[in-house]
Amino acid sequence: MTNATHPDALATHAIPGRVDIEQSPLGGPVARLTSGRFQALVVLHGAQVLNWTCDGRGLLWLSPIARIRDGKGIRGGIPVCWPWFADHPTDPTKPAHGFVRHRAWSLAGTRATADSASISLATATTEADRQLWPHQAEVRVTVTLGETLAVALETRNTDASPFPLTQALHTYFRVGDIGDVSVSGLEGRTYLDKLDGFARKTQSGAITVTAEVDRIYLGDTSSITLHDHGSDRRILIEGTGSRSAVVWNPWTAKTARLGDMGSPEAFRQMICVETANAGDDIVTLGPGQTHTLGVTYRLAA
Ligand code: TA6
Repeated sequence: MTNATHPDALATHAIPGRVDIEQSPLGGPVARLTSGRFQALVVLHGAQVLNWTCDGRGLLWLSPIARIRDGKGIRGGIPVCWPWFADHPTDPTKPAHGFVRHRAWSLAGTRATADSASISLATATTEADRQLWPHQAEVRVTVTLGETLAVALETRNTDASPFPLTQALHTYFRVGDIGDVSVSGLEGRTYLDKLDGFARKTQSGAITVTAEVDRIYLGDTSSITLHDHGSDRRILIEGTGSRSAVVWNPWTAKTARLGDMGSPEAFRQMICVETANAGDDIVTLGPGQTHTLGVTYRLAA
């Protein structure tokens, strides 16, 4: 089946009650995945997961003023940062977090089993992209919803030479209040502190947030737990294909600068824990090679 972007073609991928294709209130097509108590919304724009719910309770944070606009990212959910993470390494005029989150991807496939529902979205670099990134690649995001939410970001080098790749699944988690949150699993890890000139520091104990935090943790970052003490729940975060993870909360000043968080205090209901290839963790992909950055989220009471 060809990759679909047109609504009629999208409809052919629907699996009623498991993968329903709808029109998102943010504008643009959205797939609603359903599996038991869980649902997930995935828009074609940026191949972005917008929400993940259990018994109707939202587990991801999405700005109340989020919109789908061509050439722009969506604030919240799981933005796909590719083919570079954060600022471009040499050209600050290029868009932060790359360019594939700013456009519609095509629907490559859907699948439902007794235990899960999944969707695959695809995009590829274009001639126009070469001014931003002088390489050729195909990219696929597969979202699988069951008792867990799994996201896989696969890159295939379709060029004749190797290229460097940094990337992230830039996940915004909803929390009761940032003051009642901690992140464990990164104790003792080295991190680059973006707020202190990327100084190398060591994490002591669990991470708590009482001001802006913007850190790239390095090394074994494959097993992280987000503790939302206020909501009495934990989210277990298992990464693959990754040796780095980012923890970010904008706090008050950056929230004001961003301007699309929805309210000055919005930062109190979110924290980003991002599974990445960032900082020292750069992937070099040879011609014809593929790399998959993956993450699985499990809700634990
Ligand atoms: O991952 C953290 C970060 O790099 C922060 O520095 C902040 O810029 C955040 O990403 C959001 O970036 P965006 O381009 O989506 O506003």
